[in-house]
Amino acid sequence: MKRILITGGAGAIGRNLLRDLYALHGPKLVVAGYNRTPLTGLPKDGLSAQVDVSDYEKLSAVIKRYDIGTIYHLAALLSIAAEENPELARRVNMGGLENILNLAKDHDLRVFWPSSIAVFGSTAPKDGTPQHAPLDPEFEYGRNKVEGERLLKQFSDGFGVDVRSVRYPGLLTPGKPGPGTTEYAIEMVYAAVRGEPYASPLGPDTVLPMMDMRDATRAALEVMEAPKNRIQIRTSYNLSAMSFTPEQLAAEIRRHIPDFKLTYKINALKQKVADSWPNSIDDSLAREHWGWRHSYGLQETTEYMIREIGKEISSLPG
Ligand code: AKB
Repeated sequence: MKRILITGGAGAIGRNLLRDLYALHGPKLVVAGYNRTPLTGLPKDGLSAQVDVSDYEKLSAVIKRYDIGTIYHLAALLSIAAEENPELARRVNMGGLENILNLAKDHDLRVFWPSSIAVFGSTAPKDGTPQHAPLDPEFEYGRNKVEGERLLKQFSDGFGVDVRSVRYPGLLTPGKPGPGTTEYAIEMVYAAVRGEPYASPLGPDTVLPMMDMRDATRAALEVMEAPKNRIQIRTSYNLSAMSFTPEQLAAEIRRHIPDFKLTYKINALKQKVADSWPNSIDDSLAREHWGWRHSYGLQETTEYMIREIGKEISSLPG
């Protein structure tokens, strides 16, 4: 059996997907790719490779050396990082994807690539945003994702590359939150578990679509496992689980940590980005085409995050 490569293995999706793939295939069939952020917690006999996805030759060498057949291409800059460094974002988010797709075409690789709710801008309906709503994002990260989706379709229709994709909402998982917009929710739970107040960068009524990372990695595996004829959308599938505001998350946290305090210190950029994104997503086509179902809502996810972050904090030295 050919091996599986994950790019962005040190990121939030990467860490979690690696764990799932080790459980499914064992460490010998999975190669954890990383670039600047070193990998932690790899199994003793786990394989890893340093790959800058914008370097075609290096990527190509890794694919040949490890006999790769499938790539989960996760390396990317999130929304706020992309806004702060648009040139780097284009190189990594679009250039990296183009390299991966060209390699997939030449080496017959299967590819998973995550898009995002960031593909939608203010011209899309805010509530229950449908699959085929207009894609007019106002910020760099969203523009990268729209361009990425066009590339997927081009390589799929034009060259028969089997590339599959979902539009992730904000993903909730223990672990250091990245420089995104929805990541405030993870920061809030960390603050609460540490017994600290949290100053939300988004206003009390800002609703955003979110998902438990356990659902998100399962979606990646399921869309990749689905029979080819079930994948009828070759850009990216809308995906949905829950939506909430900072106030609603704080109320859920207080069921476990009653004296948690939420204040507000609005970050103008994050607020503008959040205001341009949907409140909720219609993912009926993913449900219909390949049987997508989410398992976790706000209550289960908050409880899980509090428990796991509590364990993480109490295991820290000092
Ligand atoms: C971000 O906020 O940048 C990401 C996303 C929704 O794609 N979490």
